[in-house]
Order: sequence, then C-alpha cells, then structure tokens
Amino acid sequence: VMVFSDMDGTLLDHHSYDYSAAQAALDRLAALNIPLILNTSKTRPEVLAWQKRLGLHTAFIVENGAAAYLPKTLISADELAEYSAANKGIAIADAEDFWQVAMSAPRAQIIDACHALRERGNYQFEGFSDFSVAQLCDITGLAPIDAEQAMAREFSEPICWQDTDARWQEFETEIAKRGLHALKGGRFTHIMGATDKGVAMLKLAALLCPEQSTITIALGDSHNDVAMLKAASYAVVIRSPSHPPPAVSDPQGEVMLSEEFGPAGWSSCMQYLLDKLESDSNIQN
Ligand code: 2M8
Ligand code: MG
Ligand code: MG
Repeated sequence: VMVFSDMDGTLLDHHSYDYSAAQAALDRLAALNIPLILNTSKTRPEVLAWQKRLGLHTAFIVENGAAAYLPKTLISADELAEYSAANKGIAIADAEDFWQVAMSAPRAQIIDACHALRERGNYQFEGFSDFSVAQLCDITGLAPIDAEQAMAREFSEPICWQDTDARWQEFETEIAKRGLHALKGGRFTHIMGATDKGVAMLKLAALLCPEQSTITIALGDSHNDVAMLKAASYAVVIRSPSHPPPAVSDPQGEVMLSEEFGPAGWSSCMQYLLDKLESDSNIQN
C-alpha cells in the first residue's frame, strides 16, 4: 500500500495550513510502515520543510507532477539509469540526499512562453514571476519565509487569470501548441509541462515497486488532483471550504468524498480505508 496525498486544502487546512486534525491517522500510517508520498503543487524547498515538520523520510512529488524526489537510500543510481533509459522524457539529476526525476520542461521555458503570449495578445494575468514576496503573502496567507520557498520554483508558473473566459480558452489553446497545459489549484492556475500528479504517481509507484501491483490511496481537493484521483485504487476527494469538490469521471478504483473539510476529512477517510484494508487482510497490524 502506498498513500499519495495533496497538501494544501487536503492534508493542510486551506486557510491556516494546520494538519493537527490528521495526526492520529498520520501516526497509524507510520506504525503500519505505509509510505506517505506528498504529491503537491509545492516546490522542493517547501516540501523539504514540511517533511521535517511531519517527520517524513519518503519520496515526494513537487509542482503538480513535474518532478519526483527519491531518497538515495531507497534506490541506486544504476536502477534509476536503467529506468530513465527505458522511459523517454525523464531526466535524472543529483539533488543532495535525493535523486531528482524530472518529467517536465524547466520553468524558464514556461515563463518565456507565457510572457511572449502576454505581450503579443495583451492577456491580463499575473504570475509568481511578477509578484513580490509581500504580495504572495497577502494572497496565500503564507509567512514570508514560506512564500520565498513557494517562489523557488523549478518547473511551473502559477498565475492569477484576470481576463475573460473566452480569452482564457484562447490562451489555453496557445499554450497547448507549445506543449504546455494548465491545472487549477486551490488559489492559482498552474502553467506547466506535459505532466500531472497522476502521471507522476504511476511513475513513482512503478519505480519503487516494480514487480508487485501496489494498492494506491490518493487524496486531493482540487482540479489539479483529478488525474491522481482517477488513477488510484482508492480515491478520496477532500471537501474544500472554498470551492465545490472536483468531479472524478472514469476512475480506475473506488472514489469517496469526505464529510469534513481538509485534514479532518483526510483523517476520517484514512482511518476508514485502513480499517477496510486491515479487514480485507491487505495490511497487517
Ligand atoms: C500554490 O499551490 C496551491 C495548491 O492548490 C494553489 O494553487 O492554491 C503553490 O504556489 C504552492 O507552492 C504554495 O505553497 C501554495 C500556498 O497556498 O499555493
Ligand atoms: Mg489542494
Ligand atoms: Mg496541491
């Protein structure tokens, strides 16, 4: 069993970024040795800071599926080299205690494309590359040090669209011609390469458990989580105080919707699924 979880609005409260309501379920996962893989819009420095707070030592996925980071203790350079040779569009790099497995174009390329389009078409939007740290703190409620980490992006550009819906359709068509697409998070629209949280989840599961078919549990609250929710054995849609739950059509597995918002919903659904997996003898206590 592997758990893949979104952070903002899912494991973390949408407004306060607090996760204490999920603590009991987090402890149970740890006691069962079930890896919790954070699969988030957040950047590498943000996730590293959260891994510390949460006491996690697992692999993780950043920027909506743009890259996975695998602890070097988990997989050898040779195994990874073999994997990347067999899988096109994947680049392996050394990132201190981790291997970086990149599945996306670099951010500079994405920003260049967005800004060239903005100049040409006079589209009204602002993105992280236009914001100051103070502005991002205002929009997100993050502390300055956390906002700085959120701005240290490697593979994507979150924007606030300020133009009409019709102009958005136009913009989306233009970025698609450049191999890019957009995913909506809780607050921002993330412009990124040809990947998503679902693609990254499946690649990471295949890398870490190549032989057996793993049971995957995925939890998320927004549009950018749908691909991951669709691909999981058990999908948990977490209710949000700020937007309606996203639709998960044609799921591979079972889908449930939490009663409560954010971490409280995360906790109840996780306890329910662990009870179920235990009684089906998929996990042993
Ligand atoms: C952004 O991500 C959230 C996720 O749903 C959003 O789009 O609202 C990212 O910039 C992330 O790096 C940051 O931590 C988060 C803060 O709310 O916002
Ligand atoms: Mg979210
Ligand atoms: Mg997210």
